[in-house]
Amino acid sequence: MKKKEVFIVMLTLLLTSTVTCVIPMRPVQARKAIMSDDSSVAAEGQENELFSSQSSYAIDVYGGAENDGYGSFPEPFPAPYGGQGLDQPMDLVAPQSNVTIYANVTANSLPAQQVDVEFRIEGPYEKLSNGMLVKGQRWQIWGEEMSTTDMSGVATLTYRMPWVCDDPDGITGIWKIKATARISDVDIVDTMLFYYERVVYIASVTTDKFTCSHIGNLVVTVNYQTHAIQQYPAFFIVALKDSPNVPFGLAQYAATIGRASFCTWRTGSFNASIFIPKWASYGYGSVHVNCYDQDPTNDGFAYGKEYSPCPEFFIGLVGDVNADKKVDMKGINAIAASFGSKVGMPLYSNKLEVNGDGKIDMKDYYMACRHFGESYP
Ligand SMILES: [Ca+2]
Ligand SMILES: [Ca+2]
Ligand SMILES: [Ca+2]
Repeated sequence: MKKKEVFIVMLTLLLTSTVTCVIPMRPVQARKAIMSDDSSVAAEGQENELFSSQSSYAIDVYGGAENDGYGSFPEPFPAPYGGQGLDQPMDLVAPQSNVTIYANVTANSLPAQQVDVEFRIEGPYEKLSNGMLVKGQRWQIWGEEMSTTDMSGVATLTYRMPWVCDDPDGITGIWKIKATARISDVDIVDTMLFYYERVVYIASVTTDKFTCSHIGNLVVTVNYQTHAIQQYPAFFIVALKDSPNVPFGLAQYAATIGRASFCTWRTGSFNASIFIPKWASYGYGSVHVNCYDQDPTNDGFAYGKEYSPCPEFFIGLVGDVNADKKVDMKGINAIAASFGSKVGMPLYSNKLEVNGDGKIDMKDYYMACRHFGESYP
């Protein structure tokens, strides 16, 4: 074999032994990320290899949060909750949770090793009614980190979400992770949105009446909502307290929440009927609603804050709006003095309610008049 032929054979061997690390010299356009389970797209990629000397690069960022141990159930960040695919969102991240993000980089559908990937973490964004995302008041870039792809072509980033001491809820909302890789002068990018917020929000708490009597029931209706895409356990506790703040009645409700579409609240509701014992104090009571991951007597912990302001109710005589255990002209005059007022108006007070419909009108007046003269033993 001549010297020139030996050189060519050696060069050929050298080139064919570096299949998985091939980084073509020619700059090309980035194309859509290839999902491993999308055979039609993969076939298209192979065709490109046969008929074109150009290479295609792809990056797919995906991941998830621990979310108190529920985020990775039943397996770590499963599709489609993990943001698999180009510009796909991932499941919500609970306050202060640890987050793991992967960026899968491929060249001609093969793992691209030793590629530097830049991860940017930014938020919160707000969603306008027309669907547009705009930077929120507390928007900032919270993290800017580099990681290099491994033998499988995957770069990994782990970090914990911030929870600031001044108004931590002010940094909740939609966040974004942007992953960028540069191969042969070409930047390839994938972005992933996610909600950073509490797993459940209690949207409203209402009662079936304002005035209730002893040895009767108060029905509390709770509406809740979540942005969770995966399913999470939820355990609600509704507690009633009387006028001196003594808890006297409790109801529990266990639910499974989640399966929300990104950017859409998934809502749920339940009713709790709570008995008012004879020993509960005469006067104004309050409704306290909390949501835990599981029964707190079984080490459950609250997902968020108690619903506030706590709705009030009255235990006593119908029409005794000044809570002095008798229905007389004092109370009826007080209703008359605030007649026509509604919630939010200066004259309005929920204490003057007889029916609790948010306004002081003829209904309250008539109801009080009907019970005129009654007194509490
Ligand atoms: Ca993705
Ligand atoms: Ca009275
Ligand atoms: Ca009323």
